[in-house]
Amino acid sequence: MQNYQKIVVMGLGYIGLPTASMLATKGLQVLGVDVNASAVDTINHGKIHIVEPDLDILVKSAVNSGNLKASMTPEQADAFILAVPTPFVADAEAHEKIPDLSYVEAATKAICPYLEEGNLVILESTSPVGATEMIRDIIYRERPDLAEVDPQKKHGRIYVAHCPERVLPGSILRELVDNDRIVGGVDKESAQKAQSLYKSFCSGKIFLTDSRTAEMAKLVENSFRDVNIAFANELSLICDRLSINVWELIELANKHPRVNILSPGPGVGGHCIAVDPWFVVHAAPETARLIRTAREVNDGKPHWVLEKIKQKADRFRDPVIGCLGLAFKANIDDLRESPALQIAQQLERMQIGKVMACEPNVVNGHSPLPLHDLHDVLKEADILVLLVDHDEFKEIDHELLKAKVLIDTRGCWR
Ligand code: SAJ
Repeated sequence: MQNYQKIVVMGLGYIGLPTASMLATKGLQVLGVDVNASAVDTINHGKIHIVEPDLDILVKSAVNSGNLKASMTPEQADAFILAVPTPFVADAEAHEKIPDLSYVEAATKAICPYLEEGNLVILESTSPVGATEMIRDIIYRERPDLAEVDPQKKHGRIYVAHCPERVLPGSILRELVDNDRIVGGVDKESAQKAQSLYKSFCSGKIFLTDSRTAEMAKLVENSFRDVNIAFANELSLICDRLSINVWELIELANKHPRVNILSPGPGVGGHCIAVDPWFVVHAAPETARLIRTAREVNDGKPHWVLEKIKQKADRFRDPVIGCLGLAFKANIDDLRESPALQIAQQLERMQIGKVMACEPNVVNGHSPLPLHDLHDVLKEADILVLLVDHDEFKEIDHELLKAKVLIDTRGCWR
């Protein structure tokens, strides 16, 4: 087994920071690199700039041990892990969204001057098929001295692999250790080297394949979930038209041994499931019809919810509309790409009443909308829109809801 001593992790966000800290607590010397100077400073003080359960404890212990340091520039190391964002950009002409690999390219170029023969470079960021090979090509273009092909081994002197992250926000630390992982190399040796690094902290199984299959596996996992949520969301629209309670319907249908319908909601948020399927659509626009339609169904749901609210609001003069929850899913504070936030903000713009938003996981002033106490919202609202199934909202005394007009997008009050 390869002995890795020093690791550079490029990108200290939701994936890079937990991974860097985990490696450091396993005794490796880790340098975390980020372009955000204030994040680097925060981490070097043993603190964190993002919210994730128990990450503060892990980072503090990693920094205190002396094994984790943060910096804005890389150094020489045995292995380099790239965990930078891969957002999409809208292509208005093609009516689709295309992957933006500029952060991956920039991070690859940033490590090139520090690479030495035998180094391992791993891409963790969710990426379109071919991105890992692109990294290999950038490296050998920038560092032709490392590109000499050994005719026996058929590869250059750097090992390059993709090991897509699979962790669920809110449970990152547990899933980082427990989840099985897929490692895809640009060649067999690369995959094997990456496997030995991940074995240092993963208790799940590690499956080896080529880099393109690993890239596609990650995209397919999130597309699978998106398509299944779209099915549930479409059912909610159909059931509304047919006056059937979709939650009861799904509960009953799921009694079938081979049926497992997911839950409808106000739309799909977060920075993964609403993004990654577009990478597949972009790669095969004519054939990825179901995946594209699922995206459109899920993206359309917030507009449908808004229309429902508008219909109810038309019955009132200046109604108070309580929006319960702004986060992208239950019991987290993450507002990024949140359909709940999108709905509440759009409601404000529509000026059909007074909007009172309640988000118990976010401190007032840290949200684009002013936040109100649940108690006040329950007292003042004429219309209550449940947007996120936070525990606090599930526990509301149903007596307090009786006199209100309710729009429950998550099926908590049925
Ligand atoms: N949602 C529904 N109905 C459901 C399930 C989810 O409307 O039945 C909504 C949520 O409210 C949320 C969105 O979908 O708005 C996404 O939430 P999620 O919990 O399904 O997923 P994420 O985005 O938090 O994390 C996903 C995970 N992928 C899969 O489960 C296949 C995680 O394992 C990945 O690591 C992560 O994406 C990622 O980073 O790619």
